[in-house]
Amino acid sequence: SAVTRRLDYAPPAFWIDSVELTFDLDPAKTRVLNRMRLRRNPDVPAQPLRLDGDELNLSRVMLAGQGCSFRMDGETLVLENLPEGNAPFELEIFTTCYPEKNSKLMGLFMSGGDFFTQCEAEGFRRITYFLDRPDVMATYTVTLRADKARYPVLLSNGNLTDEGELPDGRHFATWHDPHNKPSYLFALVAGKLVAREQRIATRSGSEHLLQVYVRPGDLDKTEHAMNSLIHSVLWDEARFGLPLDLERFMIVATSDFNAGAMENKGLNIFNTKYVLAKPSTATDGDYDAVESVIGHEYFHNWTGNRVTCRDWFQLSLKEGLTVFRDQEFSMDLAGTPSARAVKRIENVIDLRSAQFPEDAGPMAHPVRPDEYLEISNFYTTTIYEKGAEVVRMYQTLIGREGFRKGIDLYFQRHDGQAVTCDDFAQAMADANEGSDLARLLPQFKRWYSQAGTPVVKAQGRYDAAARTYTLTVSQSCPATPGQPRKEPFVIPVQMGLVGADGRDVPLQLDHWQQAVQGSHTVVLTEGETTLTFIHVDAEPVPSLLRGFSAPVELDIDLAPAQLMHLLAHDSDPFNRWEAGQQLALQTAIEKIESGADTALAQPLNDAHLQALRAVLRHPQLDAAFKALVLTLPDEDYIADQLDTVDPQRIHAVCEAMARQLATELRADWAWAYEQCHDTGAYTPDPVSSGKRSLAGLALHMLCLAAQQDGDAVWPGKAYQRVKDAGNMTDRLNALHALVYSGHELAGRALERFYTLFKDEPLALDKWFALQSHAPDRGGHILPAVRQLMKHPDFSLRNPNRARSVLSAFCHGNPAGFHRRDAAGYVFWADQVLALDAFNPQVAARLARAMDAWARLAEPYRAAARAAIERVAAHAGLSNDVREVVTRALT
Ligand code: B3K
Ligand code: ZN
Repeated sequence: SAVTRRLDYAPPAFWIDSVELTFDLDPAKTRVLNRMRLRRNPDVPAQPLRLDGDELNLSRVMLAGQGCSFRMDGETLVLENLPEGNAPFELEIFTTCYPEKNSKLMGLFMSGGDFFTQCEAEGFRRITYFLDRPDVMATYTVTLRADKARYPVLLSNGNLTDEGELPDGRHFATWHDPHNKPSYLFALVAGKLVAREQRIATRSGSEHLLQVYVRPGDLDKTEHAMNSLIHSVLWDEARFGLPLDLERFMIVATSDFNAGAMENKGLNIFNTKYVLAKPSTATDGDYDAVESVIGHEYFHNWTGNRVTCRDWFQLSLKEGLTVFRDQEFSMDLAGTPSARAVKRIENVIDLRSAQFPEDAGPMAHPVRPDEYLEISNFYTTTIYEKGAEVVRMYQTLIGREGFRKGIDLYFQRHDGQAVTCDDFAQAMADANEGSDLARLLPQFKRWYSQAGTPVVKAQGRYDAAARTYTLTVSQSCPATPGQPRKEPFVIPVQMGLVGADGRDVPLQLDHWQQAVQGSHTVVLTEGETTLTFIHVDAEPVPSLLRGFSAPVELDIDLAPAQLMHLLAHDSDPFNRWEAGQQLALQTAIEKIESGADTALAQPLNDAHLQALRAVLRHPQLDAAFKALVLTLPDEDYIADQLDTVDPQRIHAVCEAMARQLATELRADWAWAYEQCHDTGAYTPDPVSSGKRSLAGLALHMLCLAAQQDGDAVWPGKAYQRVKDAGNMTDRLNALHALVYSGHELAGRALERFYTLFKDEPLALDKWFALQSHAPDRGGHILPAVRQLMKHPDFSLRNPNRARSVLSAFCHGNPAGFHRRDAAGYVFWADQVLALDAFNPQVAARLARAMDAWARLAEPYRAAARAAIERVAAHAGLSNDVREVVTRALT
């Protein structure tokens, strides 16, 4: 298996118009009959038909009802003697596969005794021989046959057209999907499932049946999923004019799933983590995640399914756009400007702690990559989250209405097609003639072709005599693998100037007739740009990149007093939060680099603490926003700012900052807790979830402060809350406070929690994860993780459970993982190899925990390298893991 390159794309030599699939479902051996109508693609020179296959057993091939000759080229089925000319012909292929042995969870697999499929990107070839590529679209008719008692529910895409009894206690169902679709959107489900159902009428008057299928014990956890689905249907129609195009829309949950969910046409398959929620088992974060993933998969029905990708290099065409859409959906549902800002901040935190490091490491790739060894490795935060930022920049450049016009034109032109990122960009520009975007389109498209996070460097100078404020802004972008040099990007920088009174100064560039109030978006296109603002009466504080208007690193030398001014006054809530982050980041970096032990005592100065106290006590700010401002930048984001990374030093400084924040603001934390801790009957709305978030942070801080002086009151309250909290958010926050502060009650609290939730897999995942990413004190976490893996409820085979221990430790606990004795890396290598033997996708994700190894300080660096080399040298490595470790070592 070799590298696939974007520029090697060639259209298929054959089209498949229709597919009839018949499944005889049996866990040990499932028989699949695939009857296809194909025809030659007249635009391509005649060549043999090459059908993809993977771990299939071929029994028979028939051409137009007759046996026919074929040969195998590796796993590819090759047919050479096909009819000439362009007339359609019929091919029948009989194969078998072994669902219960399918540990990769790609293709047809078992979960909890039920059948599920996952076909994106290349799983359909594990079900039957096919042109398994997204630009080959067909209509599907699917018949499922199975034992009726064991598999009472039989589902596939589209509409149910027939069902009935068969001999020997078996039954069948036939489904027809009228929409042309690529094979990656095929799905089937068979098992003992129950559904929450809802009939809805949309604003255009059409009626639909919505169903959420789960295992029988889980029906009481489907209300939020159904509400989220209803909101999604209504929102897409209202905001983008995109209606539901199916009579029936189904969601099915499984507890064994590599990804979060899958947008199969009309039959979305979900990881239970993104469907099931009730107040006693799911946190506010879970409620939000269910809403956004349900939205995301539903929105794919248009952006992904109606218009799909020509090839997998275009993955961000559907993923970046659909993430953008789900982010907008969540913001629109959140409602108030403050709640929207909180969503935006949360998205940016994720982008910076995951995508920025990816773009700075060995796996860095453009939003539209140029090559891959294994496409599964490219379902990345760059394709998804950076891709969404690129889509957001279109909206910033052409406005909401212009963006809507672009979307309309995109569907007018491409509905039913498999297209490219270029097609999307062109539709956006053509619908907005005369706009900056249309003018700058070729340059704007560098966001698709150049990897790396651009750096925008800004410097301001006030001239009191001339009453001008001059900003010199330059951009650059670091080299990334295969791309030593970059051309300038189009970067929209939304900005304002904040006056001494805290208000925005009216903005007037020297060539403008008049001033504008508030923010203005400057579009950078050159390496360096100078902006001169006139009629500025006093020196302002620049507030750049408001709302995080571009996915860049802003490098601007603001003094602490200027940052505190923004923290106190900026009219843009994102930048208000950002000022607090930059203040903390400056301190953290200074203390990390000083290397002195004394730097760990009282790292935060009084003015900084005073500024944070003012936010915490602020009479108008929302609790959710306060919690974000009072949360210090995470260790990954800090590491990303440094040339040489000593994870232990970063951790020590972060802990010292947190301890000081806890003790010095103790009275304020107690006040905040009293204000927020009782939110009454549980609802997941932004106001009450914001209060829970601030109360949780306060309790954490109060337990941390208590650890300094042996106070027993707050740990006692936390323990009580673990016992009697009315919802999972408060309970988990209290448990977190005890475990993270290292209090002696933590052990008992963990036992309590376990006893309460031992039969709730998703809650148990939290219990495992909390212990795996708890702060390391004296190297105790790795042995604890090894112990957790011996727990009777642990299983490496279940992706959620494996991730709850291994990812929580290797990705989520830098100080526990990066040990001076290298034991964390040895453990990592062992687990990557163990996982790779049966589930390469989960293994490859874990392998990425070493992405940043080359920037580690010694002795970590050499030990990390040795561990990666050991994995790389292993015989029989999957393509998935091989690609990750090979890139890491290049
Ligand atoms: N499109 C799927 C991703 C499937 C992952 C394949 N390895 C989920 C999503 O982005 O909606
Ligand atoms: Zn998606």
